[in-house]
Amino acid sequence: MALKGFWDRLRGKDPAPEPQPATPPAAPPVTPPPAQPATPTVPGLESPPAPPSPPIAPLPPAPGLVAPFTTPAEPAPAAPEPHPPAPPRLPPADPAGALQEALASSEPEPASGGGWFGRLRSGLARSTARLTDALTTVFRKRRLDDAALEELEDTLITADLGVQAARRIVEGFRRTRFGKEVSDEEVKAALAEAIAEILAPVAKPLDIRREHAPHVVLVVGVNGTGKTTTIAKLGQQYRDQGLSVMFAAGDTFRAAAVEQLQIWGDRTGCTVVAPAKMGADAAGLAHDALARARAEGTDLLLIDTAGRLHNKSALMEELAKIIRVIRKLDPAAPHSVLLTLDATTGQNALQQVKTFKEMVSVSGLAVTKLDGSAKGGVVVALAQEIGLPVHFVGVGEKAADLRPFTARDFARGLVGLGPPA
Ligand SMILES: Nc1nc2c(ncn2[C@@H]2O[C@H](COP(=O)(O)OP(=O)(O)O)[C@@H](O)[C@H]2O)c(=O)[nH]1
Ligand SMILES: [Mg+2]
Repeated sequence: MALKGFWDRLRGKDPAPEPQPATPPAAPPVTPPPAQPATPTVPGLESPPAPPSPPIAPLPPAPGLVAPFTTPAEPAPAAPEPHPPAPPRLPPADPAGALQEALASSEPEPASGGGWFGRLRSGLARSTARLTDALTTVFRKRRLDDAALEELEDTLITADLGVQAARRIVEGFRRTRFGKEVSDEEVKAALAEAIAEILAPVAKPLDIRREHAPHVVLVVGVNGTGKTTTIAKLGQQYRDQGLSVMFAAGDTFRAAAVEQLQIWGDRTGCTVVAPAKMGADAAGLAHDALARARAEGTDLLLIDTAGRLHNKSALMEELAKIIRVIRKLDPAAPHSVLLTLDATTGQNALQQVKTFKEMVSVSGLAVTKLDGSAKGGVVVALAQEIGLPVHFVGVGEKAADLRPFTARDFARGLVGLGPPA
């Protein structure tokens, strides 16, 4: 630890491990949030336009870039690839060269199989089946009458899109297609469009700004929703983009959570600030982490938190204290409050958002475990009823399975269509 800390500090002073820049931390990588990027750019290699405070490029939806590693579920710390004794500069888990090569050679995604869209689609397979099996039986070349529309509405509600979104979509169908004969394929295509329209306003990248140095992201959510793994995945991805990243293991009561983050820190080359002993004050830890991140010029600080919802007032107090304390160092922190939601909980996710919004000012969502769920439709309900930005979706346990949320990809994946043209 001490040695690693030393090297990390070293690195903090000279944060230019990538082969490229002769000028050190210089420039924030900038690409405008590509809603549906056709050709993935190589963020981090572009020279930024002039100031003011350009956002860090959202994580590129490029396929298979990230070194294959799987989530260490809770502890199981049977030493996953012991981190090599830290060299003077921590190598990114995925060497920059390999990353750039992969980026450069990334083709538009095939309709299925590998690649991000393929993963998204196979991750959503269960949700898709739930939605489309019903559609296929309802709409075999059939006139769109009241009964058909009612069945469509029921199908959408059953698929977790929520009553409001279901009504909105069905009303759209009524306006444009009532009395017409439609096939299930036409319904799917129209449905994908209607869903994309609902999702588009919330599909916003996490806007990380290097000038915050560090940009502080407080990650909150119920236990088991994926806070720690989301932090780890983001750490890996932003490291691969050339950012320096620090984790604060703020879930101080769960030894496993701290350990889990340390393992991930070792793997990804992200600095981990862990409590000296279990049960240590999370706010104090967050404060120390921020102080250190500032001193080291770290770009991004991700703060893990506890998610003991059964003791809501204690949790609320803890989160409020973390925020209060870090604001003593940086009145603008946390710059983002990311709430993780487990898609397998379906409609319950909506309630969780409401609960957490009472506690902290949630700025955006990461919806995880879409692969383990037939409830991917809940993302549509969240968009329609909550309206908070959805920054990321998780469709698996690998780092590459957490991806920026894009409306059309998701909508088409959900109804089982190929990637957007
Ligand atoms: N299948 C799948 N599992 C996930 C995903 N995200 C997280 N998990 C798993 O969910 C479990 C709980 O995640 P964790 O990060 O520990 O949750 P936390 O308690 O909120 O920190 C772990 O076993 C993760 O590997 C995902 O997108 N897909
Ligand atoms: Mg955790």
